[in-house]
Amino acid sequence: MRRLSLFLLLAAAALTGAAAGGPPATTPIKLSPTFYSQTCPRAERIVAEVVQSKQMQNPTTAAGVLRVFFHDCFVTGCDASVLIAPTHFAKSEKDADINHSLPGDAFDAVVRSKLALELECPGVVSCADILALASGVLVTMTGGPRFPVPLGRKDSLSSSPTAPDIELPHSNFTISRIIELFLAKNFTVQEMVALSGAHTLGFSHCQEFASRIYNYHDKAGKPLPFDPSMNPGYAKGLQDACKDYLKDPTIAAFNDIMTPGKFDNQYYVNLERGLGLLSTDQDLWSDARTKPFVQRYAGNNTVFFEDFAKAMEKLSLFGVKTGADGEIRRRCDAYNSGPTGKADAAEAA
Ligand code: HEM
Ligand SMILES: *[C@@H]1O[C@H](CO)[C@@H](O)[C@H](O)[C@H]1NC(C)=O
Ligand SMILES: *[C@@H]1O[C@H](CO)[C@@H](O)[C@H](O)[C@H]1NC(C)=O
Ligand SMILES: *[C@@H]1O[C@H](CO)[C@@H](O)[C@H](O)[C@H]1NC(C)=O
Ligand SMILES: CC(=O)N[C@H]1CO[C@H](CO)[C@@H](O)[C@@H]1O
Repeated sequence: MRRLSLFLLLAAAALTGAAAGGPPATTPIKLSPTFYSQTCPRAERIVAEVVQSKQMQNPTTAAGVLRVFFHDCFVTGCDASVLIAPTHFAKSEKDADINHSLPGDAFDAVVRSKLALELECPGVVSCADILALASGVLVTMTGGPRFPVPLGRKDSLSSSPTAPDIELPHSNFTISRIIELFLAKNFTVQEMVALSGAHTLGFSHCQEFASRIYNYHDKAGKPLPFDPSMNPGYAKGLQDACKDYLKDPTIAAFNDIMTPGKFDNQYYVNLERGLGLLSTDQDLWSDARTKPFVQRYAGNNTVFFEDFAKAMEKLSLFGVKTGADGEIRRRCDAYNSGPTGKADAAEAA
């Protein structure tokens, strides 16, 4: 066991150029799509095969993986911190309120990819890279654009149970607050609108939009049957679909009611017709700062794909860890040093 970790350490040092003769460990290495071409040439192919077969068995996988990837990247960078399982000793990002609905299929897709990769080239491919690769494959597989996925991310040495609730946007935020949150991470308004196009896939649970369809009050406090920015037929359909959601919190609705499983620009077309599911979706249409981009993407799928691809590549590079800032986990849900990891040991004590 000890020997193995020593070997992994040396391998990591060689990869990051920290070995004698290379640049110092503090020099950030550049990520590259060919990062594993010597050490695990089939890495991309293996992840693609595993997640494609998972997606065929369970078509909700793509949306799940994409959302988990966003959550990973926005909370302390794309470093697989979201994948750490909470243990008896230490809580993790998965304990955050906002994580409660993160889909198990997405985690399963990563776990299966990791198992296959460990057989082929043990200790080489990071979980953060697997999540990034899987997101790229699944966006393309559901009809979306291809985008380059630079590789060489390390996996985090910590995972905070409180960070997700601070770092991630909520369905009840105003557009101003969402813009602020993205700007603080160096994403423009346009990039935020483009990335929101991910809501062309997947579901939201009724509680995320219940305040729009039940007991709605406008800004002046006047009760209305539903949020007037909604298409009335759509609002009534949702009222009916969600009527038992308090008893059964698993009831959910498609984010894109027209083409729910297809990655396309229909999400933006829907917003123009009052068919946005979350208030944060619909507000992109009503807010003057974001509306021009909604119109741009609704009017031209090619333009949406180009901008989404660029924004995803940028997202995939956000806050990545290289060199000694991270490790290559042997299992995606646990640190190599044991259940609590380095940084969480104190927290857990
Ligand atoms: C702009 C601010 C955003 C807000 C407020 C937001 C909020 C939400 C909420 C509340 C849900 C429903 C969760 C549930 O009920 O289970 C959801 C689902 C989803 N979000 Fe977002 N999100 C945002 C941006 C993004 C971005 C940037 C991405 C990816 C690039 C993304 C990808 C997804 C996907 C794919 C789903 C569906 C998940 C599934 O079906 O399992 N979201 N989002
Ligand atoms: C938004 O929702 C969160 C979580 O459900 C809640 O804690 C918070 O108070 C809400 N914020 C606003 C502004 O309504
Ligand atoms: C912020 O984003 C711009 C445009 O994508 C990029 O050129 C720049 O390097 C980013 N700055 C930081 C500090 O990440
Ligand atoms: C959509 O945008 C692309 C890329 O900018 C452009 O080549 C194409 O002509 C546009 N299509 C329409 C229908 O405007
Ligand atoms: C996917 C996942 O790990 N979800 C977890 C979110 O948090 C709840 C409560 O801690 C867990 O029960 C879920 O398994």
